[in-house]
Amino acid sequence: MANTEQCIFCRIVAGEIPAEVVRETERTLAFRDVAPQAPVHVLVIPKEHRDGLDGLVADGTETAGLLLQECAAVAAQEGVTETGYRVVVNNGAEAGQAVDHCHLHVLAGRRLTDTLG
Ligand code: IU
Repeated sequence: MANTEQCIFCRIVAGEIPAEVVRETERTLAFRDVAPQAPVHVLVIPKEHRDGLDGLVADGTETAGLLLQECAAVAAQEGVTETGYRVVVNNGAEAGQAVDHCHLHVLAGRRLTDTLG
């Protein structure tokens, strides 16, 4: 478990670092990525720190389900449900996870032609 005082996403949740929040629920936060890879690039995170997907699902499926529900809600709010969107989770260093606070990327607004790695 990371030190949540140092965790940048925990600090965003705490309001210590600004972020462009697009949705918030009791247990989740969705905010725009600072380095967007697509016209719509939103990160959806659990407010409670978990290092990655493994830590998240170790608690059971409830929060994981809420996060997926929020990804779909972000897509609807951004108006990309019909055109399509991609949800990506990088888990671990070799998968490209740079921030050790579990997050789901919601990407849309351009044709996402890349393959899965
Ligand atoms: P990754 O899956 O851990 O590689 O994604 C981390 C993302 O977090 C990446 O797209 C960054 O641009 C993004 N990000 C951010 O939105 N705000 C921040 O303060 C930091 C990273 I640090």
